[in-house]
Amino acid sequence: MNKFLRLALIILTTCVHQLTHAQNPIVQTIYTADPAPMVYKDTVFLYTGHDEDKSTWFVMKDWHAYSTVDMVNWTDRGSPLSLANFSWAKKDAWAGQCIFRNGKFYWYVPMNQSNGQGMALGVAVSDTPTGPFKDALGKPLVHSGNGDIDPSVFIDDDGQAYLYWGNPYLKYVKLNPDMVSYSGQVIEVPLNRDGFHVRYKDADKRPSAYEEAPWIYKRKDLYYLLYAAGGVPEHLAYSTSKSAAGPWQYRDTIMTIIKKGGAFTNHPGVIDYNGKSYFFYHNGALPGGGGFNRSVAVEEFNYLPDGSIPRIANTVAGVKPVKHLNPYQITQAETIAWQSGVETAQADDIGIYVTQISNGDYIKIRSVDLGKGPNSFEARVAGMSPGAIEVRLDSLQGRLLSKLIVKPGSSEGQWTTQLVKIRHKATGVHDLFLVFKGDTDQLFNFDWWRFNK
Ligand code: FUB
Repeated sequence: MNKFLRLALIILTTCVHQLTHAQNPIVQTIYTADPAPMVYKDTVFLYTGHDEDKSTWFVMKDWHAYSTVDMVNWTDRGSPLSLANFSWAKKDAWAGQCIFRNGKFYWYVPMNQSNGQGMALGVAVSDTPTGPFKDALGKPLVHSGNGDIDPSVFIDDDGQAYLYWGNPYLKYVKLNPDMVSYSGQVIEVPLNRDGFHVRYKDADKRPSAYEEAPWIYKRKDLYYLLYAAGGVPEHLAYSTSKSAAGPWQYRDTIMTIIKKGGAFTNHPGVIDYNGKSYFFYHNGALPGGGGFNRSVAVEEFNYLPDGSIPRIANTVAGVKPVKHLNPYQITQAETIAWQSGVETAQADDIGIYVTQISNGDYIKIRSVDLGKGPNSFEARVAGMSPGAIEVRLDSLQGRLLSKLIVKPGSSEGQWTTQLVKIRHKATGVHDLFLVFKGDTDQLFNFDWWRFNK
């Protein structure tokens, strides 16, 4: 981000946070869009698109991944997939979805082809949820027309996988068990009034309210198809069916148009995790945000007894933690509930780390269980200029547990582990604020931290 945007972001996010204890948007280091959450073992992985700063169109070059085990502290897992992974793609790294099958992760994504034939769907494969991913085919998996965007993938109980996608049409294919090929025809879903309602404006322009961004899954015996519905600005709606192949029955709006801090598009994603249901979407709520600078957010919801999805409000407060963080294990610096001013970067030797740290920037980590209390605080840092990390409890001005003076390394970027004693004993569960101090910009880089007993 440029300097002006960074400054605006610092001032605004600090004000917003202090007033409201914001948890949404989930990511504040970059603009993210088109959420695709996936539960794998005990972790939620969130795959997103990435709006470039100051975009005036959907300028998107890569996809990003985040993970959490508590729904509030999200770890930046970098960009495991980009246009550069697809030799046949030129631009438009738009909305995708990743799924696990038979020991591998398959990430379906739309891109604009370099041969001038428009959008097509590709598939990347990896042995781990955070990559490295590689193009599974070296060519598109599907190219059926000019609206091949927004793939959503689902594996039914009988093992049959379905890939849905499209704008303005809605299509699907049955994927083969290898997940990188399909059998049978590309089927176009009838976009009629019963299945997908009518547009709230410009009803003559499209046959139904369906716009784009399908998200398909099954719960109990019911198949759900969520999507962005129109006109524009979009709201989020859903239809249900007794089969993954339809026919679909329109149900209702889930999230209305976000009037304040919204984007003119939206994109749903749903998971169940730890006995709770979560609804992901995007808005334009970060400073500098809007239709082409979007941010992913999440809300908790409860299905109604008949399986209906209720109206879900977009909130700044977001969701509650589902467990506490253990601070006696190494926590990556890029595990963040909320932050102001910092960015993340990636290096071959240490992976993702926090950078662009200036005076007054901070990272908040929520619901940290100090137990009977730590004796020391330890951090792996690479000092550039003299600086410090203040370790505070519960707020930016909260109780100062300790202050780690970060000594610059003998050469720039030299990583060292530095340790400081705890000045004021603290016990129990708290939010932790790591507040950065120093006289210059780019004080140090920050890899991880932990408390010692
Ligand atoms: O993010 C680019 C495009 O905007 C997506 O593919 C659509 O769903 C809309 O969100």
